[in-house]
Amino acid sequence: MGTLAETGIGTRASSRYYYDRAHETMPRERLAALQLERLRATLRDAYQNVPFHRARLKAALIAPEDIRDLGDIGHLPFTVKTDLRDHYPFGMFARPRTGLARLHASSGTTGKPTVVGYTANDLRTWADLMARSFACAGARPGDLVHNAYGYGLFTGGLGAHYGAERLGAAVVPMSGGSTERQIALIADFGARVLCSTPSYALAIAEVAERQGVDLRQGPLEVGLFGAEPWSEAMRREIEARLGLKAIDIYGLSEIMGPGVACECEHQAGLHAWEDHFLFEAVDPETGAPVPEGHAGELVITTLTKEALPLLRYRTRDVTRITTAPCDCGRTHLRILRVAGRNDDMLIIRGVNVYPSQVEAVLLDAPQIAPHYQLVVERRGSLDYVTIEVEARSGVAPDAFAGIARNVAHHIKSLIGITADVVVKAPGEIPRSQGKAVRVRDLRPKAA
Ligand code: DLL
Repeated sequence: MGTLAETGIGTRASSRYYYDRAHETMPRERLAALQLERLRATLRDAYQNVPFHRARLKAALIAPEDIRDLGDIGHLPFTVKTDLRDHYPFGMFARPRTGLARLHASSGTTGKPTVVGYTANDLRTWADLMARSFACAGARPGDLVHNAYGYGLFTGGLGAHYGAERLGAAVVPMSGGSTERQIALIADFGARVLCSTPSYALAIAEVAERQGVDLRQGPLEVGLFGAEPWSEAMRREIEARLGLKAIDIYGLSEIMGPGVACECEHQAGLHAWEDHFLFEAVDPETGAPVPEGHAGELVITTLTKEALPLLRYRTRDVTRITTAPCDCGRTHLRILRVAGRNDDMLIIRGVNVYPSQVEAVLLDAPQIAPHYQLVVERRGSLDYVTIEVEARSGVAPDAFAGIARNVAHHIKSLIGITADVVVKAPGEIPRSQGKAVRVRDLRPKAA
């Protein structure tokens, strides 16, 4: 971070600014009391208004009033993504259609999309939590926010949009795509804050460099990047190429959208907004809680959602939780960087691998550009992975084979898997405008 400190970036952010000081710095005992009160209200609401939850709670012999302290949450049944699909489109909603103010949906690769709904109050809460996240990341009222998250059914675009407005910033509602135009507008309008997926931020940096536009010389200072896993190495790369502080922001549509958790200026884990959500980390196999600091699947219960309350929702995202105090003064627990989803985890001859682990190794190789895909195939009964990477511009093609051998060696020694590495020419790996596709799984699908 030396260079950022030298340029003065982050100095505004370090002047302890909160969007909602009372809630963000609430002592943890009071936070827990607030959570319990809100959990009980959510349970009553879900029990009364969602037949699915009522049936599940009855089957578990639990009445809402049985929940006496937060530890009792462990008695509640989990909710999973297929529950939402099975009740497509509105079957899990606790409010009638006429009481809704907005719908979003996530596409999903197979079958029906997952539909989520919001009341007007839910939208207010979401805008507040996004405004809180923006402020936590270092954005301020009066800033110009260039929003390159996709607008539409995806929650990224509108979520960031209303949050930035709520903070008192002005928004450039650009959405994804038209990268040349994005760069012209970032440069001409002078945005201080950029919102996009981390992979798209890199695509913007790359095209800007090609056009001879040096965005590092402009007013960009803060990036809120999320919606997909990314590594520390990728963070360093984005910070160096765009000249900003890259902040990790997390969320999922089922729970709300972006703004469920966000890093502060210390970039040491994402503050998860506990006054509105209850967070647990569980063993994905057994469902039992894992001790603080251990990797587990993140499970989230909504505490204030009206349209779509969710009880113990299994996110499939693997992370670690810490309640250790943070220098920023916020008391809310932190989730450490989400390494990836259970679903994205590859098991290559018994070794568990997340694409973000491979990414970290690739980005340490100076001749490799930060664009890659993992291609998984089955030959006979064994799975093989080919890592397609791209050479940085200027690297001679006759060096590709040597680079590939070198990368394969590092992957083997650092991650423990044997992989073929193919080095491609600059520009040959497809660029994303939203969430990057990191894995091409060519294995036959189970029937
Ligand atoms: O991706 C919401 C969002 C928009 C978050 C913009 C941040 C910024 P979904 O499309 O429902 O919602 O996808 C949610 O994306 O369960 C994670 O697997 C992944 N994800 C989101 N943020 C991060 C992150 C939005 N910071 C799914 N790091 C989640 C790693 C993330 N993975």
